[in-house]
Amino acid sequence: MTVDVRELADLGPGERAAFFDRDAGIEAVRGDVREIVDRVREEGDVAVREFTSEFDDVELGNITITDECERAYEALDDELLDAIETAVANVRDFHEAQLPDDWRDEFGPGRELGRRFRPLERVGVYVPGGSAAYPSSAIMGVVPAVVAGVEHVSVVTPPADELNPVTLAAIHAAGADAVYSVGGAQAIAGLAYGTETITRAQKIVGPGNKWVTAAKAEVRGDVEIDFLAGPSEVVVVADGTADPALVATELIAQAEHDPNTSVVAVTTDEKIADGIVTAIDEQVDARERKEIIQAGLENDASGVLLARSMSEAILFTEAYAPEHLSILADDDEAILERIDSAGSVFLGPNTPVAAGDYASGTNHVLPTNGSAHVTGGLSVETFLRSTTVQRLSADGLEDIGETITTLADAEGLEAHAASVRHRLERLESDDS
Ligand code: HSO
Ligand code: ZN
Repeated sequence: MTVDVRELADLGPGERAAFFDRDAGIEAVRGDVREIVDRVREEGDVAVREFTSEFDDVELGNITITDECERAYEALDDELLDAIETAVANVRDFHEAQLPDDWRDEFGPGRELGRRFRPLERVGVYVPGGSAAYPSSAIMGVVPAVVAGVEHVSVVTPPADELNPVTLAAIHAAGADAVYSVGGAQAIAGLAYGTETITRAQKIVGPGNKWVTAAKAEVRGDVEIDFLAGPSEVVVVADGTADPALVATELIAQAEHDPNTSVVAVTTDEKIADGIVTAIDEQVDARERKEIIQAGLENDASGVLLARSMSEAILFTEAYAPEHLSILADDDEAILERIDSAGSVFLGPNTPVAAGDYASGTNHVLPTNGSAHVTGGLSVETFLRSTTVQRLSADGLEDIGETITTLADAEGLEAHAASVRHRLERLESDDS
């Protein structure tokens, strides 16, 4: 048996903490990553080529592979092309709906205030390679940037003797402007500081392995980043009406990403809990990536938990702040109402997490390790900056003039007060 049912109330402090202390596991590689970042920053393409030879065992010809992506797109078979185009269109539609309008309003007599939004100019998207290829992550990173209106979207993706044609085609379909065959910390450093070939980005987004994530932590400050994404996570909240087989499919699906994934089912019903454990055992053997799945299921931060009440299950879920939250319960909306912290929520038996991973339109680059307590996933806003705008009429300035001068005087900033008084006096003399 891969997992046992544990009662939430019986977890010891260490067991409980294991669920909440997930991290991206980057500390062990921070030192090595710092050296890589420094060398790329100083030496540019030469260092990028050297590290690629050392870590990826690839002697790079051209670093830029933008045209290869277009060719891969043109050569792709119809079925895959259709799937990519459908996913791109759905992700585009959902992200277009997020585009904020510039606005101005009158907040008091003659006091007009507003906000406007402008895209970043240059962003970099990391598209992972490795044991599973991630064309879907290319779509999730690039499309929101394109929708936001970013002028230059670069993509970096790890090199290989044989690059994955589906990933290359997806990068092209998503609308990237430049694509570089570089992965790992050297790719993040290339984007952060620019090289002879790689365009320097203002912001770097996208998930990667621990070297990529450690490099994002390293360059943060010199360049904006989205967040430090760790291994995938899912919490399934299930009541007595849930189908245990569906719960099991969700845990198993996210567990296949990485041996360090954290997958949790929390239910109020003992029979359902036992059913989930049985269903996991029945399903795992048939899965191609069963070794990775087993490892994920056996993590300290994974398990099937029995709660004494839905309130207890909800409190646990809120404290956990999962990247993905699936709710399989009769009154799922009432449960959702009581949870504030989750990256992306999937309601009802017909809504697998895989829908959001690939094709419904929501973004799959989401906060992990509890950062859903403070942030959401990639969106159009990730690629926008905002500016406030104001215009005061004479009445508007007269209305708040004294408030400003009183506060400025209190701060000892007499010239601030004078900038207001000067105008008020001018207005008075205009009146007389
Ligand atoms: N569940 C992953 C995204 C993904 N799933 C990519 C399949 N491909 C992190 O949200
Ligand atoms: Zn996934």
